[in-house]
Formats: sequence, C-alpha cells, structure tokens
Amino acid sequence: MGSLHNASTEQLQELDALHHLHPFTDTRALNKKGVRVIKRADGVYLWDSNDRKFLDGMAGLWCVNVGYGRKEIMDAAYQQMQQLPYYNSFFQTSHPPAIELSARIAEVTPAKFNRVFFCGSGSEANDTVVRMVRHYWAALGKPDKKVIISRENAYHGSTMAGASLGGMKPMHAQGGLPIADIEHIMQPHWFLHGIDQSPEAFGKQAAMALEQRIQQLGADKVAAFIAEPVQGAGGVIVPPSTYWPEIQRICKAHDILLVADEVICGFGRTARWFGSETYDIDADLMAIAKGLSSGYLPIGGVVVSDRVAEGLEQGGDFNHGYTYSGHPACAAAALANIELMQRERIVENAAEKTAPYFQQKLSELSDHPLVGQIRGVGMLGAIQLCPEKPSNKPFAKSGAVATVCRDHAMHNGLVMRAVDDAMILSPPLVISESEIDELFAIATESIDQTYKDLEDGKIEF
Ligand code: PXG
Repeated sequence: MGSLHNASTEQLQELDALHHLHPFTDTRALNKKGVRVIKRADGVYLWDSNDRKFLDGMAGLWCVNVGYGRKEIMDAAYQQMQQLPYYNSFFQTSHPPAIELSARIAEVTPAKFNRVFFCGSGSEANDTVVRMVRHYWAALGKPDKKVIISRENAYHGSTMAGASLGGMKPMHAQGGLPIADIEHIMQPHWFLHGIDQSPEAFGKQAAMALEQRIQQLGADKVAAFIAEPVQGAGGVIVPPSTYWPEIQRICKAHDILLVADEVICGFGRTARWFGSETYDIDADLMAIAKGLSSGYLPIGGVVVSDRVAEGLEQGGDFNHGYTYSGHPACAAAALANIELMQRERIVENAAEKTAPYFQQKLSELSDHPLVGQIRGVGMLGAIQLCPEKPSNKPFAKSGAVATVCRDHAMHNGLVMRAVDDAMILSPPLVISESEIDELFAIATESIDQTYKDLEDGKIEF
C-alpha cells in the first residue's frame, strides 16, 4: 500500500492533476473539476475517497464480470508471484500458468478453437489480429489478401491498429489514422439508420454492405471482417436477428476470415460464454481480454481456430510478440477467474435467472417519455434517450442530455455510462436480483430528474 493511502481527497486530486494524464480526457477540464478517486470495492459496489458508495453498473470498464473482492483470484496471482513472478514465452520457453490457461481457454471456447496467442490487452489482441490474418494469407501464397473490413462506430482499442480497425471518427482524427488497408462499412444500428424498415429487413441490408464492399475491392484483396458480436463502446448496439447469419454467409461465400472481437462479449457478458455462441457466429479468430481475468490483472489474447492455426504453421516464424505475452501472474489470475466462473456456474446462473430479470427491468423503462429505444442482451443494456418520441430524432447537441443523466446517476450512487444519447449498463454478472432492483431504481430516478431538467429548460441541447 502506498504512502498516500490515508491522504485527503484534495491532496490526491492535486497530485493527480500535476502528474497523471488520463485516457480519453480533456485534461484542463478535468483538473478544473477534480478527479473522483476510487479507493476500494466489494461485490458490485465501489467506494470513493470520501467514502461515498456506488453501485458499479459498468463492472469497471465492462470487465469485472465476477465482481470485486474475489480472494481466489488474488491468492492465485500472489502465489504465482512468489513462485515465478515473470518469465517470457519467447525463445522456446513456457511456464505452467500460461500452459494451463491456454488449455483452459481451449476448453471453454467452441470446439474449433484450440490455440491462443497471449498479449496484455484487447488493443494488443486486435493488433495481433491484423498481423496474424495478413500473415495467414501470405503463408497460403496470397500476400495481397490483406484488407480488413470493420464497421463505423466499432471499438477495437486505442493502439494504432486497434483504433484504425475501430470506426470512431474522433480517434481517426488524431494521429493520422486509419493505417492502410482498413475499410469501414455501416453499423447495424436499426434505431439510428433503419427505423423506416423492419429490424429484419434492415439487418440484411446492413450485412449486404459487407458483400458490396468485398465486391468493390475484390475478394482476393480482402483478408478478414472483424466485428463485436454486440457493439459495446459504440452504445450497446444489438444487431437485428438477420444480421449475423447474413454476415456469416458472405464471409464463407468469399473466403474471408471472420474475426469476432469478444473483448466485451466474451466470458459471459451476453449470458453465454461467448457472444459468438449467443449469435451463432462461426468465427475463425476471437479477440479476448477484459472478462478473461475479470480485470484483476491485465491480459488478453487471440484465440485461433484449427483452420487458421494450420495455415499459420505453413508460414514459418510469426515475427510478433510482447514481453508480457502470457505473463505468469496475469495468466494465474485469469485461470483462477475461469475456474471460479466454472465452479460457481456464474454464466449459467446469469442466463437462468439474473440476466432475464435485468432485461425485464430494463424493458420496463421503454414507456418513459424520455426513452426512445431499449436495447439489451444478457447483462448488457442501453437506454436510448430521445427528444421526440416515437421518432428517432437525436438531440441537437449529441451527448449533452445523456451526460446530465450520467451525472445525476453518479450523484444518486450509480455508475452508468453515457454514449452519445444513450445510457449504458454492463454490471458484474454476479449482481443479485435485489441489487438489480436498486440499480434500476436509481437509473429511473436519474432519468426522471433529467426529464425534469429538460422540461425546466435547464439543459442546453
Ligand atoms: N475491443 C473491444 C470490443 C473493446 O470494447 C478493446 C477491444 C480494447 O481493449 P483494451 O484492453 O486495450 O482497452 C475494447 C475496450 C468505453 C471503453 O468507454 C471501452 C473499452 C475500453 C475503454 C473504454 O466504453 N473497450
């Protein structure tokens, strides 16, 4: 524990402002306001440096799937550090935690996945995906098959390749992105782009955008299509039922690898072990991170199907890897996390009981005058705020109203995220029914307060 353990909030804020640069943050604006310091956590709750308690409706950043305070994971990491805190997996070496974790991942993923390449995060996993799928096609004698198609408003990480695969325009605007040979097609966001059609017709149309782009580029130039089973950071965009079957057909018809970015959806978020299972996606590669260790230590990976593994074996050296690929303590934590999930049937319990309850409570908000659409699956939810129900007209200043709602929620004791005009929820999978009741009581109160602010002309939008 550091020497600042008993420091006051003001002292911590001051030092943070002086020395700490935060992700996705306007530093000047943050430092004017003062950062919130989170000091401890247990179950689904967080406490800040003023000892205020919050229900964590986001499981950290969509990752603390088993909840906070799980001693089994801490002990596994501590014991591993005592035995072997670090060694690499380069130069013909390995170590027990990475070996055991790779076998365990093969056990919990669909049958065709038997190998994993480890890295430190979801971004690194997707950087690995880019190099791996290009190396795969080159190994098979097709070095020109290298374009990767992704989607607008997708999130695949913050590294150069991750942010390029992602379809977030403000990210591309900084740093000269995207890198070469990345293409983007439309996202399957029915409420924003397809409200004049049935969701089913729109789902097919959104998928057809992939086929059209492949035809424009030539299938011999396209290596892979990458997508999150459900877009998370983009706003919990649950695709229409027709979307994934059509994407699947198109990838198979044109011999394009299908990469499922399971960084959020993996490890139970959609109430199956993988989002690919929820949507019956027959992927060739899966990017994993977050729920792999429930965020207790940083670890990610690319899970590789037998087909891709066989192709890669024909390519000799894969000139790629990280100092912390398969880090022993992180691997031990991930292994303990998966064992815990299996032992306590955390995904299965969520599927049978708490996720349907969460979805029922979420759907009850659809009658609210400020709510234009509810989206959700498993333990993921989006509440789309809308000025002119039942139209899909957005607020003139995107995000302004949702930010007010987020601040009300925080004030009321709930961490709920704002994405454009939507409120986002992704609580730990272990959340109980009474905690779900508490979550939605606070969410509803916060939306009511936001609606009143709008009626009172207090929000500029
Ligand atoms: N893929 C997906 C689908 C993600 O959601 C990444 C890759 C990158 O993972 P790392 O571990 O490199 O961050 C993510 C990360 C948000 C938010 O504001 C979402 C993420 C990360 C940070 C913030 O919703 N997702």
